[in-house]
Amino acid sequence: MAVVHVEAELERLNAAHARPGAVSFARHPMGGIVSHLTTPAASAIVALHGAHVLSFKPTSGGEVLWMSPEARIEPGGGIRGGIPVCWPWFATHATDPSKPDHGYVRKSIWDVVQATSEPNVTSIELTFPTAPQHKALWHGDVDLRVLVTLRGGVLRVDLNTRNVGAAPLELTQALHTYFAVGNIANVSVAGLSNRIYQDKLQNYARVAQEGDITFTGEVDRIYEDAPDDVIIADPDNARRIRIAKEGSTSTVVWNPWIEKSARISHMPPESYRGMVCVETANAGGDVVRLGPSQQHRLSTILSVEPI
Ligand code: TA6
Repeated sequence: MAVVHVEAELERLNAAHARPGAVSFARHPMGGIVSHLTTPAASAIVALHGAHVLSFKPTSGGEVLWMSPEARIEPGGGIRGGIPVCWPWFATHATDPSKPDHGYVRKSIWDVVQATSEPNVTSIELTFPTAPQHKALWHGDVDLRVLVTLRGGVLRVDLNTRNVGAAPLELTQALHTYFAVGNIANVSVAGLSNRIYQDKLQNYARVAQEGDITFTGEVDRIYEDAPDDVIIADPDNARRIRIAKEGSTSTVVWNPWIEKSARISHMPPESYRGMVCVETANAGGDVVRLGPSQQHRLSTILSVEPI
């Protein structure tokens, strides 16, 4: 978007949707336009590109989301960090690997529907503007929305798909959240013990989880039949991060470690030590099926507790 257009767009967005002391729009150093959301207890930054939450920061603590120092907001590109919106398929397309991994909506600019501000509750809703090139990737007719809500010190992201066409739809999806941790070697993830996971590193062999998840190498797992809250213990930051969810029975846990970090974009060599992904998903066998007029809401709810 040319500079003059950005300025005009910023002026339009702030005139239409800014809420004093709660919602404003600005350029972001990584590129593109973002909305800044605040409550007395926390702040968040949401990029129009991908309806992508870039930052969630409780007033009393540090940044909760990890963002690669090499991350960029570029037309047609993904953002390495924050909360990528993976839709209408998770990971590699099931039958056509030439289609973009994790679908296409994370790589386009979304439209702002509305922003709200009440005492201690601030939100922004965005909608995906389907274009002809998207219809070539997926046949569905949907009303697709992301609602980001700060309620006090809690961040909630809702991804709502409504089937507005006549054909039944099937989709997989994820809110692919990157969490900032002090040192992955000291991190454990609780809440998935005794669940079965598909292990991407063992050709999706199904394995039973015993106890908390710890990290001594690459981890890339889809936990099945897992509606549970998950808690990341991050001792180096003296905190626990709780990931509650709705509309999901699968959770993805991922750390690329050394070798995979070298094979993916915007992932500096040592950066795997400061991050872990715990993704609220409908992935693997957890497929969403929507008849005409039916809708599904996938929600992730993030909060931080001191250790
Ligand atoms: O959710 C885990 C995963 O599927 C990994 O296998 C890795 O590919 C990661 O997503 C990141 O994918 P991206 O397309 O954003 O590089």
